[in-house]
Amino acid sequence: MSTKNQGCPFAVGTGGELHQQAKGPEDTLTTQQGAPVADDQNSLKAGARGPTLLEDQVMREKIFHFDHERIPERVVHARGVGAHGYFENYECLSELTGADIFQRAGEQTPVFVRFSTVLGNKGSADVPRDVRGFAVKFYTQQGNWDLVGNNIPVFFIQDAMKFPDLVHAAKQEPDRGFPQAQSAHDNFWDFVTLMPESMHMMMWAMSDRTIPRSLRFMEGFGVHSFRFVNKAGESKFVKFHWKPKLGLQSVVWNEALKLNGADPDFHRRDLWGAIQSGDFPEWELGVQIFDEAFAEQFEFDVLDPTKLIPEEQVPVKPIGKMVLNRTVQNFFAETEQVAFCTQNIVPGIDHSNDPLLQGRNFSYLDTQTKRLGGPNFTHIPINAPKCPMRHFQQDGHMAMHNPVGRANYEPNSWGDEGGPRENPETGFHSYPEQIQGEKQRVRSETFSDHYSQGRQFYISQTKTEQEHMADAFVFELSKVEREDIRVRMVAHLLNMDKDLAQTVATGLGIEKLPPAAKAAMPTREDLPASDKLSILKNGPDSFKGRRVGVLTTDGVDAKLFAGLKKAVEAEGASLVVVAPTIGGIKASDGTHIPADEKVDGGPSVLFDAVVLMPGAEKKDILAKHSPARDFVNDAFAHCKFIGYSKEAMPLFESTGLEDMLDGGCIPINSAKEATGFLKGCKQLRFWERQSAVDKL
Ligand code: HDE
Repeated sequence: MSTKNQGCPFAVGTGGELHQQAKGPEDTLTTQQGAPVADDQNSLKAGARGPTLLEDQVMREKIFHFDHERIPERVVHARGVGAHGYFENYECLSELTGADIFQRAGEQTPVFVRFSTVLGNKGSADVPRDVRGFAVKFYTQQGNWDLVGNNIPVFFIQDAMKFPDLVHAAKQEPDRGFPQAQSAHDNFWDFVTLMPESMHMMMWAMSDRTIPRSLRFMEGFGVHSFRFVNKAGESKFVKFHWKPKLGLQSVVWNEALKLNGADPDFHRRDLWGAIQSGDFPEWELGVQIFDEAFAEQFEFDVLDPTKLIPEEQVPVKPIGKMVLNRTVQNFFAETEQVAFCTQNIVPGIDHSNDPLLQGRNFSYLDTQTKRLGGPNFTHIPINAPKCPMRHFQQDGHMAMHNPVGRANYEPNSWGDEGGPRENPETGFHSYPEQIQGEKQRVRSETFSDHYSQGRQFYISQTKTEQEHMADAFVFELSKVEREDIRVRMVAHLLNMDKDLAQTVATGLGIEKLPPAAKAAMPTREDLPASDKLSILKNGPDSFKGRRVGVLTTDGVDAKLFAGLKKAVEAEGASLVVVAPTIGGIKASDGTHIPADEKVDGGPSVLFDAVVLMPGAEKKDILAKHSPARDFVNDAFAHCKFIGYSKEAMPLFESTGLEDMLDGGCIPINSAKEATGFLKGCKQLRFWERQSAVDKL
């Protein structure tokens, strides 16, 4: 029994342990059965020193429940982060689709979004080189519609039959259990180089698309061709695109490597912070609409998920926007238990015959049943539709609602009490597509061009982006132990771009180029560059939503600091103070400036641009501090804009950069110059520097 301790909010037990006690019935701790608990610190024992009694139902219940807390993590996309929001429809689309969500301009529909990496386990870091999942659940008035997409518009494989092989090859190797969250290993490159259909996707995977700066700054794609079907039963194909309001932005690879150590939660923290601060992330939903006639004359098969349709050929029409305005209240209940299923479509939207999509339609329901423990995962609040549901499906593990009354079948003779009936008018009708053919286990010949769009993607990139791609190929393949696999990849690259193949070969130390890989179809050289495929050609020209890290010390010029803060905030960005201690600093006028990060906890990889603004008296202390020197070196190497006051010179000298300062290093000695610095930052990175850094 515990006794109250004078002057302490805790009672103290006989062993000196602390007991926090309830004020009344409202905050009394109970068991799951609702029985009040007297002591949550001690199990029931025979005598003070035990043994513990099996009879202790309170302790047993608590530990039993804890033992069962984990559910299987997702086979792929295990690491994710979710948020709530709404979709707002721009205009009535009844000519295109009968989908209820698209009928009324201005109408808002609740959504839940889960972003994810693909390869890493649940506890892995946020910024590996990896595809990102972009899954949206629309709670429409005619049922849940799940658009389960990625941040890349194409995929590695053409047939669902190969998905287990792809994922086995990409995740940790089975004997050793590593590498974690990385494609840079033999099994992955062995598999993809034996699957030429993956080559277009490999070009995307080695581009900066797979190292986004923020989930808020990346696109999303439904990937497959779907169908819109209108009330008259007419259908067109549709491809879905999400375009971020704040534009596209990625980090550089060396930055990603360091970010994963500095903040493994970089992306989820960023999303959480943006929503909590009211800077709600926003995307526009766009559609590419095309008909059978277009599909017939298009260079590739619209059912082939390794191909995209360039926006120059079929423009993306914006049809609405999605705003994420609420973080989850409980990560497990919402982000972990949300169950996306590609087969969740609603009247007015239909599947196409894309063989990957057809396979997914089986996989997702199956995996959710296993992961969430039975067929009633749709009863979990995050998965339950927000429109009425009426059906005769019943029972099973954890059934939360069952049909009431006598009728649990139909047809029945119970009249008005007989429960729901089918409705041919509003109900789901599959598009009555004409299908003919022999039953065959084959790949369509129309899927056999494996290289042309990979080439097109490469020539659509800026020079900076092309260099990043070459570096990525070299980095990943340098982790591959088998030389024949490395050479095989170079042989594939030769079918897409000879210069790229040569650069990668040189980077890998391959002296003699191999012959080009044997191609099922020759590469088309006539596909023009498509600007929309580049990140840098689609930059935001705005610094909104970005972060500036200010490295500073006691004695900083108070006026200058205030001017900088104002300029940063005027751009819709945020200023993060990095100081020698978390207690903050004293500015030149004696005011206290709180710190957000201590220098070694706030490396420059966490910021989009940095400012070096030490105080006059303490200007040398940073120059002697290795984390401060890393801060500057990395910012420079990652081509960031660096603003600096005159007191920062010792810091540049200590890093050996004083003679390399370029147009991306901007002096800030007045509020006006601070505004000029922010103007420069809109370019996001000073890529002109790239050739001066990081080259062997
Ligand atoms: Fe997935 N995928 N996938 N996938 N996928 C899963 O479902 C699968 C594919 C995607 O945040 C799994 O709930 C097959 C393409 C996302 O919860 C599983 C095939 C695209 C998410 C599964 C594909 C995706 C998943 C694992 C080839 C982009 C995370 C856990 C036929 C268009 C959703 C789960 C979330 C998750 C199967 C290919 C996107 C096993 C069989 C292509 C965003 O069902």
